[in-house]
This record gives sequence, structure tokens and C-alpha cells, in this order.
Amino acid sequence: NPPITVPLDECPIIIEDDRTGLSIETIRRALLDNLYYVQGKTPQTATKNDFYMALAYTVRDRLLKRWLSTQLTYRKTPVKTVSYLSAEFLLGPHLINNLISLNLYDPFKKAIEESGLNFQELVDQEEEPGLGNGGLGRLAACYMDSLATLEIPAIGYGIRYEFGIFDQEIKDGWQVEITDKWLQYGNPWEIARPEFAQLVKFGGYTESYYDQDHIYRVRWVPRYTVNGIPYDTPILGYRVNTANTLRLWKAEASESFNFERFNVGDYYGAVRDKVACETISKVLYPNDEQIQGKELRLEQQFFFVSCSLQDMIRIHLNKNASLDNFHEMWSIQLNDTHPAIGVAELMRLLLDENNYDWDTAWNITKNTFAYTNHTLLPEALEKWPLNIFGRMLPRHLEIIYAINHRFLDEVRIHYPNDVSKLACLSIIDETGEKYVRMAHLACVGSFAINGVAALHTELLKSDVLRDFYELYPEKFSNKTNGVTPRRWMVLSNPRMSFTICEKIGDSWIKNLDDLRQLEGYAEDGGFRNYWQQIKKEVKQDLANYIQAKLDIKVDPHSLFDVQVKRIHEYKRQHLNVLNIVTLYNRIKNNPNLDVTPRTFIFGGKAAPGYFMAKLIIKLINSVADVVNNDPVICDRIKVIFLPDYNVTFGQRVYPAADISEQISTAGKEASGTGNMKFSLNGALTIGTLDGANVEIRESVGAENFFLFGLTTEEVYAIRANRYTPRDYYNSDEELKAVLDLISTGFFSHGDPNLFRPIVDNLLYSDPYMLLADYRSYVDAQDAVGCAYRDQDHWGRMSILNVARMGKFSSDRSIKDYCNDIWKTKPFAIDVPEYMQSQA
Ligand code: CGF
Repeated sequence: NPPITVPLDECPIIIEDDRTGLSIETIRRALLDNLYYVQGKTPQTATKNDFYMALAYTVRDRLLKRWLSTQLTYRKTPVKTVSYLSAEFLLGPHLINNLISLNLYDPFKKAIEESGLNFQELVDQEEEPGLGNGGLGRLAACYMDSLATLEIPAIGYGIRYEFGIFDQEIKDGWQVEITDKWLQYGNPWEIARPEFAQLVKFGGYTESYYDQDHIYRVRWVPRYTVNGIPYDTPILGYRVNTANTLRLWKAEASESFNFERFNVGDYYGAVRDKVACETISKVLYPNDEQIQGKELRLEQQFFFVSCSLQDMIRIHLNKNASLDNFHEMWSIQLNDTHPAIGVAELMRLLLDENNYDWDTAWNITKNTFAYTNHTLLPEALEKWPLNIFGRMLPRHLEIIYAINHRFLDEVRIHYPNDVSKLACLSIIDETGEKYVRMAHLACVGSFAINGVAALHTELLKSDVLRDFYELYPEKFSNKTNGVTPRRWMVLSNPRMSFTICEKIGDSWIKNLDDLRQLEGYAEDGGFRNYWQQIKKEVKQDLANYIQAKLDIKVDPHSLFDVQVKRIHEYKRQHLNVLNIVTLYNRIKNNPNLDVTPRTFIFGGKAAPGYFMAKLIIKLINSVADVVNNDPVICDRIKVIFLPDYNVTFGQRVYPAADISEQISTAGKEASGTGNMKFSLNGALTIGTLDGANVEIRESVGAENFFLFGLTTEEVYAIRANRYTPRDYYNSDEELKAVLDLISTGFFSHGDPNLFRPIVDNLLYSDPYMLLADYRSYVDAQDAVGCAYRDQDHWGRMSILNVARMGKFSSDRSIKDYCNDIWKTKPFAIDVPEYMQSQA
């Protein structure tokens, strides 16, 4: 091809118009252009997915200007940047979110419809990137949204898993896992940047030497290296020019082919190493709150952290003469301990590759990192067996020993007469088999440590990280989680959002505290009625979806009682089931009982290796089978398990809920974020004093919240006095009847063994204290049923919930992180003139 010699501004292609124009006509033309030139299809041969891809590219064209200007600005300006390191980003679909951020939803919808296409059908084509398990990954996505909206210079770093969280099917009531092939038709939202690839070392050994200045140094001779290729996704701020970057790393072999082996006929051997390297970014570990101690997981963690730190150093050295001020220009947030190896890796990069002395390197490192803890469950605290760790990361183990050595000296001085503190605080666990404790590494190597809800932070201070709190009280603070109102209200609940805007304008979308102005309308009977009417319409949408998906009819006038989240014993989906069976027994004993009609809706995935969680799914489905088909029940209660709960499905279900189930054992749920999404969509909460429930209740008012259950202190006290669940069974007739019914095999076609593990676990151990909380839960559920009958009052409570939830915006969380931890400021992006157009 002859090179294009025409200067761009004389070029006959109307780039400005077709790539960025916003008239309906231009969007329609651009759609066909992308269909033809990018997808290589004509409208006659295009599939729905081709049209979706063309649509996505047409939207992407219109955001590139913001994205490139943002990158350009950051490149030339000395701004402090937040680097959010997370093994998970559970983004959810991009298309509508981007259209909303760009304020282009209406013209695009119109253009698509005028082209004779079904807009919703194209939207439904998008495969959501399920690169996370649950709360932690979704929080990272909300924070990326808020960082961009608040115009904070930031970059998210993670792994581009080829297979995200598995798709869930339900077969005969059991969960079946299916691979999530989210990339199979291509991903129009990412751009590969192989020019910024990074090499990551693994295994091998270390050797010491003296450099030319006779200084003792260590070099790491790896056994193998892996290439990290970055894939960038733009993260648009809402109605601002800022578009930050999410950079996800894909593992590729550094050598594509071993020619020596190939030439001697070992064809398989020639590619074996390549395949092994590429496994690193193949699949997301589907465990929430449970560590597996698998080597591949450590490989994944080190892989993305090393790529990211090297990338930050590259960017830094483009703008700065040295790394001396690295910590002044970067704050790196460790989203849980998954990226905590970064502490040792930054030390290595500074010491071994940039020739810093220990003290300077340590000063930079410990002033760069901040650590967020997300869990109180002991089984979720990451630790790596020393032998695995040392084999994979020999140099890092040396560095960790050196950090620990200096740290324990500090501890000794602090507690001269208490050797027990050394064992408690040490980064190396030497109580039995030796481990590297990642939370300890994160605490020692960070300048700030935070929990994710007020109660959680207090429990960290008094329990899980007590010794660190005693040593470094100034490092600790609380940063209550938040969620983005753009996705979780505007996008998922347009009816309610529109109604709110009609009354109080749209400032709340960026300043969620402005929802307060709705409070006055809670006293307006006409508005309450209208509010409830809207809820009914949204519930009808969900009812239609359930009918289409499961062929089950549900009544939108019934109370929609929803529990969607990962399936875990501490989240107590089975407590919900105990209440359902209680209601069932009551109606069976008294068929004319006047009960408030209810639809119980469940959704959530169980970790594939978590037997009890999978059995709980089976129990829910088995109870559903009986209850939904019993003529005596006569549709007064319905139980639905909606398969494959993910972000897209969350967008459907939160707006339709009347009651949100937040029923974990007090002291077990760090925060929860589903609880916030429900309440922001007008659902009332039935919940324990756990995680962020405590703050939600404080905000919305105790009279607008259904509280039950033991407090954390009570849980601890009962445990301390030997908890005997059987006492509760023996003293509560209804509870006894429920457990007996399950035990007889009533819900398992007469098989008494199927659910025995659940019943026995409750009767003989009950680690999550369901039996202790049963009575109080069932009573609170009765109160919910009664309250729902007074629709007018319910409407008032629902409006007040929304009006008072301003605190739970992720914008507020991010502002708190910026002010207290990162010390970063907004930096507005101007779109350079040559990039400007109408958009
Ligand atoms: O993080 C969680 C969630 N399971 O991902 N933890 N982790 N790990 C907590 O259990 C939630 O309570 C919390 O809301 C979430 C985000 O901080």
C-alpha cells in the first residue's frame, strides 16, 4: 500500500464526523461503517453479535477522545496517581454504562431503533467480564467508576483471566459449573498494548556479587520467565472528560517455541513450556473467602503485581529523573492481601534492579503501599507454605526474611519483656509448618491499614489484627464501602431514577447526599402511591423474566423477599430456608391461615469445592419444588432460585426487591455491598447487626429496618460458654418441627440422608449460630409480613431508605481514601482542541 501522504486535515475521510459525530444519522452511518470495516459484514450477513460489536465500536469511537486526552495529560503532568491493585475486577457489562457516562443513551437507542434493530436485543449480546467472585471484585469496579467520576488520576491493575467466574446452571436442583468463555466473540472494549509488555521471573536461585563500586548485591537467576501483555479498558467518569485506564495482564510465553526440542522431533515438548506459562492468566479461582494454597494462585498474584510495579516504574521514569520520589507520586492500594507480595517485589526492584540501599528502598516502599482488609474469617487469611514460596520466589523469601528480621527487632524494643509478641507478629508463622503470612507482610509494608465498615474495623483492631493495632495505632482507619449510583441506580433502575429526578433534579447522581431532598416527599400520600406503583412495574419486569427463564409464574403483588450473594454458611441462606419451612408448616397446619403472600428469591454461586454451600443450593431447590407445587399452599408462598447470579442479573433483581436479606452471623460479614444496593433501590432490610448493616440502620433509622439476632458481643459470649444448639431445638416447637421435617426426607423424596449433613451440622455444631438466631429471625419475618400489608406505610419507609442512603456512594468512600490515605486531588482533563468535537 502506498503511504498516505495527505495531511490528516485534508484527508478525504470524514474522520471527525463518522468517528465522533452525534446526530442520529451519523451514528447510523457509523454503525454500518464499523459493521463493514471492523466486523467485515454487511447487514444481510451480520449476526446479532456482529451488530452488537459494531454498536460497541461506535460507542468506543466516541469515548476515545476522552481516554487519549486523559493519558496525554497524565503523561506530561506531575500528578500523584492512585494505583489500585486487585486480583479481581467484577466490572459488569460496559455498553450502557458508557452510554450513560457519555450522555449518549438516547441518541444511540434512537439510532439503533431507526435502523430497524432491537436495541435491547443487541445490549443483551454483551458478555459481562466476570473477573471476580463477589463483593471484593465488584467493589474494585465501583471504585474505578468513582475515581474517574471524581477526576482522580488513577490506574487499576489486575489479571485478564481468559475464563472468569464460571457460569452456573442448575440441574436437578444441583449447581453445575460451566466455563465462562467471555472472550470467545472478541472484546470490543479492550486494546492490547504489547509495546508495554513486561517480563516476569519465576523460580531458580539467587547469587551474590560485588558491583563495580564494590557494593554487595544480589541477583536473581530465574528458572523461567513469563511475558505480561497489558490489555487496557477505558473507565469513563460520569459526565466528565476523565477516562482512566484499567490495565489487565495476560500471560504469554517469553519464547513461543523451543526449536531445539522441535528439531529433535519432540513436538509436544516444544510447546509445553509455552502452554504452562499461559496457564497463569487462564482462569479465575472461584473461591470467595477461602484460600486454596495452590501454587498457581501465588504465580498469578506475583505475575500481575510484578508486571504492574514494573509498569509504574516505567511510567514514573518517563516523567521523573529517578525513583527517589516514587512514593510521593504513587499510592498503591492493596485490595486485600492478594497483591501483598508487591511489598517484597518493590523492594527487589529498588534494591537489585535500581541499586538502592536498604533503608532508602524501605522508606520508599512503606510509604507507597496501603492495605485494605476485607475479611474476618480466619480461613480467608492468606498464608503460603514456605517451601512453595521459596521455590517460586527465592529472592522474595530472602527479602521477606530481611524485612522480618528488622521488624522483629522493632517489636523487641517495643515489648522488651514479651517474647510471645514476636511469634504473634512475625511475618513468618513458625507455630507448626512454616508459612509466610501475607496480612502481616501487608501490615508491616504499608503506611495505612483499613477495614471496610465501622464494625469490621473495630473487630480488626480488637481481634484479627489486634497486635498490629497495638503496635501501629496510627496506621488504622475505617473506610466504609460504597457502591456507584450510576450503575446501581441510574442504569439498573431507570424508572425510579427518573421519578427521583422529576422531584429533586439530577444532582444526586454525583452527590448522593442530595437524595435527602426526597425525605419531604415521604410525607406526600400521592407520591407514596406513585412510588409503590413504580416498584410494582419493576417487579412485573422481574416476574416476566422469571416466567421466561424458569417457566414459573410469580405474583408481582406478593412481597419480593430477595437474598442474592455468594452461597456461604456464614451468609446463612439456610436460615432463610428454615423460615420458609416454618411458614410452610404453619399453612399446612392451618390451611386458612391469613399470610402475606411472598416470593422468596435466591441467587448466588457456591465455590465448586464447597460441599455444604452446594448442598444448601440443593436444599433451596428441593424446598422450592415442594412448596411451589403443594395445592394447600395455593401460591401464597413461592420459592425461586435464579441460576447464574452475576452483575447483569443483579441489575434486574435489586430494583425489584421489597425485602433485602442481610442475615449473616454478627461479626462475620466484613461489610457487604449488596445491602447498600438494595436499600438504594427502596428495599427494606431484614438484618443482623453485622458489617455495614449497622451503619445502614443508623442512616435510614431503626424504625425503617427489621433488626434481629445476636450482637457480636453476644455471639462471642455464647461461644465462650460452650454453645449447645440442641437446647434451642428442644425448646422451640416450630424449630423442632422444621428440622424434623427436613430430616425425615420430606424434601428429598423420602431420602433422610440427603440433607443430613446440614441438619447434623446445625444440631451438633452450628458454627454460624442459626439455631440461636432462629426465633428472633422468624419473629422479625412475621413483623415484615404484617408491615407489608400497610402499603402506604411501607412506601414511606421505602422512600426514607432511599433518601437517607447518601453515605453509601462509592464517591464518598473514594473521597475518604483520597483525603485520609492517598492524599490525592482531582485533576480535571481538558480535551485538547484538536481532539474536540461535539461529544
Ligand atoms: O469483600 C468481601 C467479599 N466476600 O468479597 N470479602 N472478601 N474477601 C466481604 O466478605 C464483604 O463483606 C465485603 O463487602 C467485600 C468488599 O469489601
